[in-house]
Amino acid sequence: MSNFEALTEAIIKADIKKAVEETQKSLDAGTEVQDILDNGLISPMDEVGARFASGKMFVPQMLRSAKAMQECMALIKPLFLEQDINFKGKVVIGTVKGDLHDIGKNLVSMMMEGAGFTLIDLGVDISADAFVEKVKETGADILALSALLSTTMPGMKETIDALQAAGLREKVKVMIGGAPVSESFAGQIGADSYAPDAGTAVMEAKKLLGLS
Ligand code: B12
Repeated sequence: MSNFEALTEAIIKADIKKAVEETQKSLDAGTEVQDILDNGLISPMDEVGARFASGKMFVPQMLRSAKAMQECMALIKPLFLEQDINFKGKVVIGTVKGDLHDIGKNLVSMMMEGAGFTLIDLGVDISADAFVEKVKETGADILALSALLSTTMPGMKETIDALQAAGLREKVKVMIGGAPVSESFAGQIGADSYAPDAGTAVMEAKKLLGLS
C-alpha cells in the first residue's frame, strides 16, 4: 500500500487543488488505481464520516470533502474504463427517494462500467415508480439501488414491491448497497443480492447473471 498521507489530509481539509495534484502524483508514480481508490480516496471519507458523527465536522465541510473526492475520482475514472470491455448486461442504478448521497453509487457505476456492463444511471432521489419505469423501458438485467440513510432504506423495499406490482420482479435481478444496508436487510426485503463495496458489487453482478 502506498503512502496517501498528503492526499488523505487534502480530502479531509477539502483542499481540492492539492487533492487533485496528489492523485495525479500517485498516478504518475504508477500506483495501482485500486490502491488510490481504496486507500487514498475512500478511506479519508470514512474519517470524514467519523468526524461528522462525533460533531467535529459539519455538513458544509463534509460536502466540500465529498467534492474533493469526486474531482479526484474524475481523474481515475478513464483508467477504469480503459479495461477490456465486453457487453455483460444492462444495469439501471440510482439512489433511492429522499437520499442525495451519490459518491458510492457513482463508484459502483464506474466499476461496473469498467467491467463491461452497460450502465443507466438515474442519479439521486429516485422514486420507486421512476425505477420501475426505467427497468420497463430498458429491459434491464439488474436494478442496483443505493441508500446511505437509515431513513431512506425503506425506499428499497418500496421499489421491489413496485416491481412486483408491475409484473417485472421475475425479469430483473435486484441488488442493493450503501453503508447502512446489510446482507440480512437484503434478505428481509427480498433483494437478490447485496454488496458492501464497489469491487464486490461487480463480482455479485456477474454471479447474478451467471457470468462467473
Ligand atoms: C459525503 C456525505 C454526505 C454528502 C453527500 C455528497 C454526495 N454527493 O454524495 C452530503 C453533505 C450532501 C451529506 C448529506 C447528509 N448526510 Co451524509 N454522509 C456523507 C459521508 C461522510 C460519506 C458518504 C460517502 O460518500 N462515502 C464514500 C462512499 C465511497 O462509500 P459508500 O457511499 O458507503 O459506498 C460504498 C458502499 O456502501 C457500496 N455501495 C454504495 N451504494 C451501493 C449500491 C449498490 C447497488 C451496491 C451493490 C453497493 C453500494 O459501494 C460503495 C463503494 O465501495 C457519510 C459517512 C460515511 N462514512 O459513510 C455521511 C452519512 C451517510 N450522512 C449522514 C447524514 C445523517 C446526512 C444528512 C442527513 C446530514 C444533515 N443533517 O443534513 C444529509 C442527508 C442529505 C440527503 N437527503 O441525502 C449519516 C447517515 C446516518 C444514517 N445511518 O442514517 C452518515 C453515515 C454520517 C454519520 N456518521 O452520521 N452527506
